[in-house]
Formats: sequence, C-alpha cells, structure tokens
Amino acid sequence: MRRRLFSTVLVANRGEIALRIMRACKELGLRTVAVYSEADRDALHVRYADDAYLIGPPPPTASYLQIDTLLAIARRAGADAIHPGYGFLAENAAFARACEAAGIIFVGPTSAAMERMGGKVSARNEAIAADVPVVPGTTAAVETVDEVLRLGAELGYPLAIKASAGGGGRGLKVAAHADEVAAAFASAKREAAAYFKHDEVYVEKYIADPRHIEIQILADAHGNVLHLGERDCSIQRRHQKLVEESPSPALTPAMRAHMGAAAVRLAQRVGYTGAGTLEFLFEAGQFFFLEMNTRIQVEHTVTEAVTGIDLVKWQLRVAQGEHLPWTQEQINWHGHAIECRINAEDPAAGFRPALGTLTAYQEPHGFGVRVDSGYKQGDTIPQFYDSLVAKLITWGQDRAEAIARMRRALADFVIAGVRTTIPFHQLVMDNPAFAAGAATVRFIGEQITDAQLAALTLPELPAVNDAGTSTGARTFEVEVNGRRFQVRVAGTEVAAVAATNGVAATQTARRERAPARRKHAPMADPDAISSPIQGTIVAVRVQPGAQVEPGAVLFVVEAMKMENEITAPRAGTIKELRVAERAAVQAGDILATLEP
Ligand code: MV4
Repeated sequence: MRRRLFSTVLVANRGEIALRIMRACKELGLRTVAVYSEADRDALHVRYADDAYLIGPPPPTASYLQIDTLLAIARRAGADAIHPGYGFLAENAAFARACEAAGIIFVGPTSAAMERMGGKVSARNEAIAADVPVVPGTTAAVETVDEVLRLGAELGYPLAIKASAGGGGRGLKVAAHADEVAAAFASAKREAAAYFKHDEVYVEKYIADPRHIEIQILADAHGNVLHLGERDCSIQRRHQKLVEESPSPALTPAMRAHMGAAAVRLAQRVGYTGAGTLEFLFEAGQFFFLEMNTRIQVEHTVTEAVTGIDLVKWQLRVAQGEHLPWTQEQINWHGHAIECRINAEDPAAGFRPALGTLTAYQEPHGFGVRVDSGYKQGDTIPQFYDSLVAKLITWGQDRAEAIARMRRALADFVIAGVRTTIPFHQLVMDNPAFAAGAATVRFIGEQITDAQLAALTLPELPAVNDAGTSTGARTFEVEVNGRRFQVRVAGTEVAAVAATNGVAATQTARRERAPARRKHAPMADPDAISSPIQGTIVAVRVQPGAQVEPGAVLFVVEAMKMENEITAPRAGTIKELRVAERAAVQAGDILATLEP
C-alpha cells in the first residue's frame, strides 16, 4: 500500500461542514479530531469525531479562529493534517502558511496560490494574464473622481465602483450617469475604509442583470486540473446565497466547456491544488470572471449530485498526493440538482436571525434527497455562528423532477421551535420565473416581493408561561369512526378542554407542521392504553415487562362482530396489564399502562 502523508485530520470547523468532512475521512480510513467552543459542547460534530478538544468560549472569543491554539491541539492530538472547511480560517493564507511551517498538511491550496487568488485585484490581474474574460474596467486603484469620469466616457455607463478589499457586496457602488460619479466614488471609499480599513477602489462597467455562475475545479499536485461544471447561484439576498443548482438553466454544453476551460487555465496558472471555485457574472451569453473562492463551498453538494464525485474526499486524496484519475472528457454530468439553505431566519421579518431550540426536527428522506445538517432535535441554535441549520439537496433526472422533489422534501421537513427559510423556499419553488429557469441576481426583490414574504404563514412558535409550560395551540390526533383527524386546540388550559369537553374534529386543510411535544402533555393519562370501544378482548398480545415499538398490536377487541386492533401509541415497556382474554370492556377502560 502507498505510504500515506497523513492519517489523522483535525477539522477546524463546526456544524454541517465539520460532519461532512469527518464522514469523508471515515470512508478513507482517516482518524478525525474535532474542536469545539463552549457553545458547541453537545454538538453532533463533537460526538462524531474520534477525538475532540475544547478551544474556548464562544465569540467574542474567536475560538475557531485561533491559529496557534489549533496548531497546538493538532500536535497534542497527533493530527498531521488540518481541514479548514469553509468560513473561519479557510481562506486565511497566514493559517495555511503556519500549517506548512509546522509540517502539518493544510487540506487546500498552498499559501502562495491562495495569496495570488485571494485579493480581488490580484485575482483579476491573474485572470487577465490567463486570458480569462473579466468585466471591462481598471486593474489598478482609481484615485480621483476625474479618473472615474474618464473611464465612464471610455466604458459607458452604468459604472461599478468597488472596494479593492471588498467582499460580500460591501463597498460596491453604482453610478448610472456621469453626474452620479462623485457621490458614488466618495461613498465607495467611505464604505471601503469603514469595513476593510483600506479605502482603495477600482472601477468596472456595471453588469445590470447578471446571473451568478461559478465553476467548480479540482486540481492535484501534479499539474492536473479538471472542471466539474457550473453552479447557478443567482438566488441570493444581500449577497447571501439561498438556492443553488447545477447545471445552470442558462448554459449550453458549449458555454460550459468554454467557461470550464477558462477556469482551468486560471487555476493552472497559479499552481492551484485541491477544490476551488471561480465566480463569474453571466449576462447575454457573455461571462466575466469576478473572484475565486479557494475553499470547499457550502453548495458543493449540487456538483457532487450531478457528477457523482465526492469533492471532500478528493480534497483529502489530492492532499495525500494522489493523482486525479480522470481526463476532462471522462467527467460526465447526470440529471439536475438543487440545494436550499435552511437557515434559522424569519423570512417574514427581513430574514432576521431566529434564535431558539429545535423542539421538533425531522429530516425528509427518500430517493434523490440529501440533507447535510449539524443539528439534532433539542439543540439550541447558537447565536454566535451562521444561521445555517441544514442544506436540503434534491436530485432529479431533469430540472422539473428536482423541483418537484424539492417541493415534496420541503413539505416533509419538520422543524419546530425555530423559524426557518423553508416557507421562502416553497415560494421560490412555486415561482413561475424560477420554474422557467429565468432567475438572475435580481430574482429576490423582483420575483419574490416583500409583500409575499410578509404574507407567509409561518409555524407558530411555542409560547411558554411562567411555569415553563406551553400555553400555545396544540394539535391532537383523534380517530372519529375509524378515520384519523388532526385537531388543533388553541389557547391556554388546553388540557381541561381536551379532557372534559371533548372537541369537535375538523380536518385541517394542511397538517400542522411539527407540534412541539412537551413532557407534561395535557392528555388524560399519557401512560394509559384504553379501549376505544365497548366489546370483548379476544387476544392479548403482550405480557407485563414487554418492550413494544410504536404500532405494535397489543390487544384485539371484538365489537359488533368486528375485530379491532389496539396498538402501542409509542415505544415503551408494558408496566401493568389490566385485562385478560374474554374480558368485557367499556369504551375508555384502561387495558394496560405503558412506561417510557
Ligand atoms: C458586479 C455586478 C455588476 N457589475 N460587478 C456583488 C458582490 C461581489 N462578489 C460582486 N458583485 C457584483 N459585482 C459589476 N461590474 C453585480 C454584482 C452583484 C452580484 C453578483 C453576484 C451575485 C449577486 C449579486 C447581487 C448584486 C450585485
């Protein structure tokens, strides 16, 4: 067997991406080391790792950002590689350099390649040198309003004035005409200084209604670079991506090959290794390179779905020095994949972060459905980190099937206790412009209006009174004449209403999403299994002490010559048996008791 360059990977991240990386490590036979802040003590990524180390309190302490601490833990844990995931230190060239100096393999590009592609101006110049189209404009800093006006005369309006150190759309100002240049220039400089402590700006022609299309590349340490096609990430709000898909509905195979070849040229030029993404603006059949992300991205999953290539595993394998085993011609794309980011945000309230505890959490399943998440039922979403709860990815043989499957999976996803972006995604999946594949970066705002968002019906959050008990609406399952209904009972003192008065069953048009189940359930006696009808016990299928699964048949009651099965409402142990075969029972008689 080949000697491996490393056998233990410290995952310098949290949440879903930490788990994603550890799963790939496990499949490759690599040991994993987790790090965790005090806010993440009970997190899934900590439980999943072979070994886990506390790195300190949550922010404002920069737990996941402490380079020296991470390196010290790597040494202590015997980790010979570090995977940074995304965010945190993933694109920090100083961190990559510190790993290199410490003799620990950084799973990603070299610090040198990262530096060349890290700055926007530097990346733009590398692109020009690699003959990759960029938006027409300057490559150097622009110092005066007069210079901007000269560029406006040359390139035409509108113009974009951008912070050299910018990112996430900050420090991007648009001048629609010459008379707006002075104000836009001053404003871009102020924003640049405020956000980046660096007020250098440059100028580009403004592309009014582009798509955000990015190319995934994968490179080994032997000069082989492949592109794995594109992702269309046009559905963004304030530069936060919400929906991504592959392939883009806008690209022909020829355009894909063209953009892919450009991306490969640029990656080759800077000696890139590992997985990386080149972002482009795409409008009217033209593409323009914007910047490179030198990390694995949140939305890598849709590329995995359509290529069948495990990107994180290949990050690790090329870091081990392995050769990529394919030629570009051997990369095939199959079907269509869509990712929806399920964030703990309230889409009806400007997407403000929604804090709380996942009182119910059940992921959708089935063919063509993937869920990557870092949380479980009962977890509280920490306020300190990003609001991503889960990534929901569907695959279909074509785009229509991927959308239909996404609709189904969104409806099947049960999350209670915290508002999420699920209702927003349902709006997107039902939108005709989205269905037509016509979304550009202006989709949210033009196609999804504030009025639509404000009108979303969101699941009710559990209201809790001083005693810590739920006072909000509750949903009960009842059977009326053998047909199942869900009854929603609103308001306080629900217990008394349900137990004494009975309630008229009205079939809810749409099932309530995930009622929070609390321990002090206000039902008559949660441990009692009673007969729903008057009749004769003809079979007793359990003994005291028996462990039963939900749905297990416990008794058979004969009534009016019909046999009725009485099943376990939940898993548990039969504590007491109160009837024997041939016993006559009344409706409501307790037949047995069940312990958790
Ligand atoms: C642009 C542009 C139009 N023309 N540059 C925003 C964030 C940064 N990464 C690049 N951005 C843009 N640069 C020129 N010359 C439009 C955007 C832009 C955008 C780009 C990608 C995805 C969403 C966007 C939303 C608004 C503006």
